[in-house]
Amino acid sequence: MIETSIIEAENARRQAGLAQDYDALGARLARNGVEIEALTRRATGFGVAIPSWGTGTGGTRFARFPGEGEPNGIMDKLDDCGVIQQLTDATPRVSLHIPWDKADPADLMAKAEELGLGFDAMNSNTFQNHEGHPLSYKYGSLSHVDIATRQQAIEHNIECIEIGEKIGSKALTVWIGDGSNFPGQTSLSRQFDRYLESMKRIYARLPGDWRIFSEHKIYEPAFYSTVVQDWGTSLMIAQELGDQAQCLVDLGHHAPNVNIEMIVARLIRAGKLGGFHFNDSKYGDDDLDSGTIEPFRLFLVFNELVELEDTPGLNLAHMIDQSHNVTDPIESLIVSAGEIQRAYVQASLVDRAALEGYRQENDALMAAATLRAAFRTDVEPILAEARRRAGAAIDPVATYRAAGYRAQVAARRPKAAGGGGGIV
Ligand SMILES: [Mn+2]
Repeated sequence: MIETSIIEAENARRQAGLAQDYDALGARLARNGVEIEALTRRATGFGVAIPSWGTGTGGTRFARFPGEGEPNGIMDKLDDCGVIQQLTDATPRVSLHIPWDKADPADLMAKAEELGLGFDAMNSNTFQNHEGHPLSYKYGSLSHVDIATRQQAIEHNIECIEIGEKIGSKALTVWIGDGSNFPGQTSLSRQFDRYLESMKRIYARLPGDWRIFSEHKIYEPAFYSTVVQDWGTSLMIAQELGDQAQCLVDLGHHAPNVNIEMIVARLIRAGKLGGFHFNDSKYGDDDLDSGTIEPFRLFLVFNELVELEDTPGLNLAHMIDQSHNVTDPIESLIVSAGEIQRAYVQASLVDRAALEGYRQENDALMAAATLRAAFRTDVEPILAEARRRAGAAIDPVATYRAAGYRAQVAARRPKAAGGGGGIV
C-alpha cells in the first residue's frame, strides 16, 4: 500500500484549487436545479471491479512486453488492486480467474481483508490447457465433441464455484473460446446444443444466491464461428438456463458501430442484463482502456443504465476487462475506473424530465441537446471531491507516480514468468 502521508501531502497541494472548482461547478449546476452533493454521493457509491489479470501487462498475438515489477501470482495482484482502490475509492472488489489465481481461500480472504478489498464474480478458464488436466481444449471445451472433455470443463467450472463460495463471491462468469476456424469444421447447431447441455450441468450446481453470466464475443480465438457470438445467443442461453442466468456485455466484443446502448436497453427489458466488462475498441476486440476511443458511447450506455436504474431486480456486476500493452497496468486501471465513474455521474445529471418532454413533443434536436449538455459537463471536481472525502487521491495518477510504488515492487518482485496476462 502507499503511505497515507504521501496521499495527504499530494492532496494538500491540490485541495484549495479543488474547493474552488467544486464550488464553481456546484453553483453552475444549482442554476439548473441540480444539487452537486447528490451527484457526489452517487460518485462515492459507485464501484467497478478490477480483474486480477488486468494488473499484469497484456499482449497481442505478436508479443507481450512485460513491464517492471510485474505481479507474480495472486497475492502480488491483490497488492496492486489494493493500491488502485486506495487511490481511487472506486474499485472495491477483485474478480479472480481460475486456475491463474488459485490459492488457499483462507489466505485470499486474509489478504483481501488486509487491503480492504472484496471478491467479485469468479471467472473460469477453459480456453487454454491446465496443468494436471489430461484433456486438451484445443478443439473446444463445454461444446467439445468428446463427452469426457466436456465433463472436464464442467468440473472446472464447478471448482470455480466451490472456490468462490469460500471467498464470498456470488457469480460465475463463463467465457469460452469454443468455435471453429473453417466452414464445415463443426455443426453450428449441434455444437450449441452441447454447450447448452454443459451449461445446464453447471447451472444445476449453482448456489441459490448466485448468478451465472454468459459473455458473448464476436470472434477470437476462433475466427470463423464462435459459440456465444452475440447478445441474441447470450439471451437464448440465459432464458433457457433459468432465473439465475444473465448476460454480460463486454463493450469490446462487438462489430464496429454496433448500437451497444440499445442492446443494454433490450437486455434490461428481458430481465437478463447481469453486468459489464468495460473497455474500449477502435476496430474490433481491441481491449483498449475505457473511454479512450468512444467516451460518448460509454456515456450513452450509462444513460440507459441510469434511465432504467429503478427496474425491479436490476443488479449489475461492473468490471473492467482490458489489455494493457504499453502502459503501467495500475495507471491504466486507475484512469479507466475514473472514466467509467465519470460516465455514470454525467449520465446522472441528465435532465430526465426535460428529456421526456422533448420526446413527447418529438423534438429530436432538443432531446439530443439535453444529452450533450450532460456529456459536456466536466464533472472532474465531483470525482476528485468524492475521492478526497474517502481519503483517496485528488489526482490518483500523479500521487501514484509521486509514491514510487512501481519502482518499489520492481526491486522486490522477481521478473514475472509471464503467465496469466494478455488473454482477455
Ligand atoms: Mn470480457
